[in-house]
Amino acid sequence: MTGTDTLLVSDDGRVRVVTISRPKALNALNPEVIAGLAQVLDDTAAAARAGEVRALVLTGAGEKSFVAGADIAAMADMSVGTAREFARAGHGVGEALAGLPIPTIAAVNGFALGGGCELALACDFIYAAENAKFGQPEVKLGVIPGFGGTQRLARRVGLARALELCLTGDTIDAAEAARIGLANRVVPAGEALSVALAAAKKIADWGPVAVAEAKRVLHAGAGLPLAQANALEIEAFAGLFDTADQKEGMAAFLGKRRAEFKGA
Ligand code: CO8
Repeated sequence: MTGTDTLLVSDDGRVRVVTISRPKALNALNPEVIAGLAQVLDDTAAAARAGEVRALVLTGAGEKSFVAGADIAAMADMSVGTAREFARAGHGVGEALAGLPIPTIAAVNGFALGGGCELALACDFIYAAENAKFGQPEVKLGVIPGFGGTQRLARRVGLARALELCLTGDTIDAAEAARIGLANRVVPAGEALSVALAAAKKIADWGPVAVAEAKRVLHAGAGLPLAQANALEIEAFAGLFDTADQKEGMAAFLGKRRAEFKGA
């Protein structure tokens, strides 16, 4: 286990688990945590390129909270300039998660509010424990989401639902989050991390180049007109026929054996 006082990093086989750990503040995100996340994601990108890490799971310490938002005490006296820098740094973390060539899964235990909901949304998908609570309560503090809640959330659940969450500040439970497509799955309390780890380990067995390409094309295509997005898919699909993993994957199927992917 490595990391800082507030961020724990451990590798379980080829899956990296990053745990935000500020239990006294329900794992709220202060500038130190955001800077730590940026550093960890930078290191993870290098480890992914080296083939050492094939999936990342992000979670919060303890069962009560994933992340209860940005740290309100740290934000209370921010100037416009400092707040802009803080939001930019947060968005940098979101972009780094999306840009990793490996899947990222949020294991949401308890509160995922404000910046916590936004951090989960920046992952490729979310598994929510039964006790998870999602919301964008920023309007109650006189601000708005600053880490993707007005944009990434709308793309995930649709404009009207994102408007409802951002304008009412209401909190929704795990079942409702799954119903509207914010969480992919609800799992028993205490099992979000183990279920996310199992999914991450499964993905880590598949061809890493194909997994990276699937993620890249899905993310890149989401903001494009359909014809352009389909063209991206065609090129990525064809390009994979120049990899050893494609030859191995198809030969293994035809030979009725398990594929041994090398990531090349
Ligand atoms: N920031 C700082 N401290 C917090 C936060 C937070 N977001 N949430 C909880 N804490 C602290 C509490 O102050 C309390 O500390 P202490 O024990 O010293 O008084 C401790 O955690 C435990 O919290 P509670 O006693 O309040 O626990 P409850 O079980 O009664 O309530 C709640 C839990 C409902 C989660 C409640 O704590 C709460 O409402 N928290 C605030 C939630 C919130 O408003 N989040 C949004 C923050 S704004 C935001 O995220 C903007 C993001 C945009 C920029 C991001 C850029 C990176």
